[in-house]
Amino acid sequence: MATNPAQPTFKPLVFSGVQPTGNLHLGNYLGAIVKFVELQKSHECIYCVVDLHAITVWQDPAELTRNTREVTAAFLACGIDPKKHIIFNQSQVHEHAELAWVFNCVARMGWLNRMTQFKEKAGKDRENVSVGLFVYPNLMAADILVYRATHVPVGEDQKQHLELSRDIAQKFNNDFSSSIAARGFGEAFFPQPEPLIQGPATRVMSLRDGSKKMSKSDASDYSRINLTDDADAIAQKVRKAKTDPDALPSEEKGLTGRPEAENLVGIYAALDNKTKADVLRQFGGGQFSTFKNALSDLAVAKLGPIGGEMKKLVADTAHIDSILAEGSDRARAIAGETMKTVKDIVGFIRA
Ligand code: AQP
Repeated sequence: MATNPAQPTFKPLVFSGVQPTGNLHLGNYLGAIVKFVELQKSHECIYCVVDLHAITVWQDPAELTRNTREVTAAFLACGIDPKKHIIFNQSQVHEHAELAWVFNCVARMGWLNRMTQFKEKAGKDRENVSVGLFVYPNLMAADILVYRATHVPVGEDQKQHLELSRDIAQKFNNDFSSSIAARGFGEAFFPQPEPLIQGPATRVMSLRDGSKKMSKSDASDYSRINLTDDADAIAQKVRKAKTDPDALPSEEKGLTGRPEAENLVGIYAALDNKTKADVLRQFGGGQFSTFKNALSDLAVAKLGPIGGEMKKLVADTAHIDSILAEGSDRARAIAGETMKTVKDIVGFIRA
């Protein structure tokens, strides 16, 4: 992992989050959760079910509760160890919202106006979406920086938000430089968190449209493979996935202008821990049907056990809730210390 020589004093710490908004899918898995699992071998990690983010768009309360447990179950089923690392839900640690308010006063309107995800999600209905949706990236910056986390594994779609988090950290450090230095933190209280966006599936596309991101909110269930899909559903979705009439190329440059083919090859590569070039060496020149059968078998082999384990875990709500409660206590201990110092830096009186 690359380190940033400009910030040698920050202890490496990984933070990331997933929204409990339903239908956890292959994009969330390959773009984020697989990386979470890998990073826990080498780093201290904090993984958050970001329920405060979820309500930037209205959520049915009972479903929000169910989805929060389901994301937690996915973390556990994929192999994240809640004893060695921290798994919790955001709303149990009020320091996220508190720091987000400070960042609302640090971030500039112009910065947020440039966020493409807000533009996409608000669309033509800009006047009617929640204020929370607009300031979502400030809360995301708070999520990361309240732990002074240094590394953030995310999918490609979160790159711009991560850049904003870095800008916010930088502006806070500049705005309060004397106060920060006076408290012995040198030039920077907050690190510049580094996005970790790597591998062949950082942006998994819809199975129905290679120009659209695979997403929880897509109306068509055929656009995504859900982590809880059974073997038949996975096989059917892969079989029906949009492709073009040509055979698979033998080299990566042959995927140019063929987004659906590129997407499926990227998915195969990520699931099998290979590069796209490896996959094309194996399947290049062959028919899509052969490749799709192999992809379907691979997806079932990898995701089947996870989906089965998730179903078992969500049935035991007391167990899931206790993991979230314990994780929240541990998260709060770190976040509380950060907020105390932030208050001192900003000049708030505290008891
Ligand atoms: N299609 C994707 N490919 C790769 N990574 C993805 N991620 C999401 N979609 C893809 C990554 O998954 C993590 C958790 O995402 P999230 O739940 O916080 O929010 P999201 O990006 O808004 O997810 P969706 O599924 O796209 O939801 P909707 O439909 O509400 O917009 C993040 O690291 C994200 O990058």
